Amino acid sequence: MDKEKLSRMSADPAVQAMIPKAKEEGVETIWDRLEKQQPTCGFGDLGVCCRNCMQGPCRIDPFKQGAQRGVCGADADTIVARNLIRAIAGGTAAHSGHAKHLAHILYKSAKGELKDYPVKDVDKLNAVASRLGVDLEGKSVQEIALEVGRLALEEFSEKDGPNLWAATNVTQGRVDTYLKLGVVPGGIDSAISDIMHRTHYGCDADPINLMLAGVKCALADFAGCHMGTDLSDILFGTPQPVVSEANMGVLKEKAVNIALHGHNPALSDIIVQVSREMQEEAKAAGAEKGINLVGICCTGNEVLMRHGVPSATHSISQEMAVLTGVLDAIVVDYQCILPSLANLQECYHTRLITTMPNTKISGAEHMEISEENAKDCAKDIIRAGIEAYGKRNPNKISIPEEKSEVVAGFSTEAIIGALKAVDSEDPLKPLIDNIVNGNIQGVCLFAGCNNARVPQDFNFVTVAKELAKNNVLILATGCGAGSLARHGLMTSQATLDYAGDGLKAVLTAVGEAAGLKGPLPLILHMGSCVDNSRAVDVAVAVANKLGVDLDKLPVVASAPEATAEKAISIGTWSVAGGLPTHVGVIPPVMGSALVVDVLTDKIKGLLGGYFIVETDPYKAAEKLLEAIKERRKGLGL
Ligand code: NFS
Ligand code: SF4
Repeated sequence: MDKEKLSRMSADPAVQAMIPKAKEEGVETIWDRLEKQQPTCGFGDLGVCCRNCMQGPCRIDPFKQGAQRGVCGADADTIVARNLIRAIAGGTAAHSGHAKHLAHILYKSAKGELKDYPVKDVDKLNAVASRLGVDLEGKSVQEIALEVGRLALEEFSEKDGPNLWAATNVTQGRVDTYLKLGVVPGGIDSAISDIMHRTHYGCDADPINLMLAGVKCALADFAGCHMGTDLSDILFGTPQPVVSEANMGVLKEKAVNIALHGHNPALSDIIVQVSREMQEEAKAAGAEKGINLVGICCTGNEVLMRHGVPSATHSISQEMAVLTGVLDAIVVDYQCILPSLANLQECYHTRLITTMPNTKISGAEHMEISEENAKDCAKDIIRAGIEAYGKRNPNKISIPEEKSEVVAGFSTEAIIGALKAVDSEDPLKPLIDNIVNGNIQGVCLFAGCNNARVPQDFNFVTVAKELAKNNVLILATGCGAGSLARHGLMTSQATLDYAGDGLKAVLTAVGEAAGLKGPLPLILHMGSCVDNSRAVDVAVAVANKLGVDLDKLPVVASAPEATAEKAISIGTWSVAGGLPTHVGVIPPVMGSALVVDVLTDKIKGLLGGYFIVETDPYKAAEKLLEAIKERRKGLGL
């Protein structure tokens, strides 16, 4: 296959090495299916197709020659806005479903029903409880956990006041702005069902009103993400810096390789715990190196952050991990799992194991996790991987060598911890001083997926390098973090190679003070997609210390290869949080000039943040730098 075609699919050399193997072995990949989908439907691309009732589907002619209204009379603005906010509701349901699952676990564990889920981080539990207004005086860990679990569950259904997780994790200025616009969410599930209601046949037909409901639901998504992070930290520990590796070179020929894929650490963390006791079993089955757990997507990020489990790959290249011929099992929970993994089992020995009642895949085997016996379930699952090890086809084995070192584990607590090494009394001071003196021009959070329509990783790496050169401090989560890790940008060496002088000086000073014997990595890995909430915590702390609101800070966000509905929800709450937010793929909204104008411009007047849609990564970097400059000017810097 010619090199140019390969580089249009992925910028990751390990993936590039696997694609021709797929061709040779007659295996269909995500890129083959993308090709078969071309040309995509123009109506769908523009967001002007409505299927919300059985008189449709209705389509609006973007060239104004044909129909300008659906059968019911809905116009392009209404249809585009309705489709957009339904995507936000989808993303919110996923993030908050993950949080709700953890809330049930914490609650049941505090009641003494789940022996395998003790509270691991009592400090975090106390911090979260205090933030929620729980009186800690004289209460046991179990009592506090019970109260936090109960409060968390109460945040889902209809409630009177504002959602606690949304309202207590932003600045007062944000809360005031949200109150004024009427977008403070109550129950998370209520915000989702309100969107399903108002987008039903014959309801809301005011695009602005629809979009405001979208903002409200996106803030419910923020609440769900933050709760997901908080409860994972309480149950499994708050991440601290950890050194590991990323890319397919982490797979080992002489080990039982098991990939943990999906989003929720509820099962994967337990698998990590019990795998330590099962090394001998794997060796007895002939695997000299025992069990080698690797991560894919955000479950991978969760176990990387907390246990240093290496990441095999992310997002659109998940099939490639199977093509190595040495992956013995893929254990999935939910979200971002390609159903095509099941088809690969026809050609490879890899067992695809689903574990959650809401995510079964035809062709996969289902081993549902019972939380009452989580460790036993985890052992059975690992045993399935050990069994598969003996069934490898030696002719199909080919592991790409590529792997990069990655320093991960930068929770808010870890970042503050590192800064404390510089100023123990006032840890935020060194960060703020360096923003003020210009060593750090601003901060950018990279988030979101890879997208098969974009050469994998190319946008992430290009925008990140441009920003780093210009002294922007970079944080990353999700598959974005995975992408930047696989390209070696989460190392001290990357700081020396790519950071501008000011940024290099700061990362070096903090790294050395924190005892790392070198600079902090160029890009700080903050975790999975729900952990975007960690980045908000840092920004809120800085804003509160400066006495300004979030929309004044030189902080921006970028999802240069966004795919999932979850990315749309996060992008929207990032904008509602006051951040200029770049998206590197064209979302399906272009069919409404009004919706586009609101998202990229008018919304700025209401919330301070706005979307920057730019598919060219070099131009995107320029626009992000421009936005940072404007913010600095606003602060008189
Ligand atoms: Ni975020 Fe993480 Fe990845 Fe995208 Fe999917 S795994 S939650 S949605 S594809 S970044
Ligand atoms: Fe058509 Fe209106 Fe039905 Fe949508 S809701 S499919 S625009 S008639």
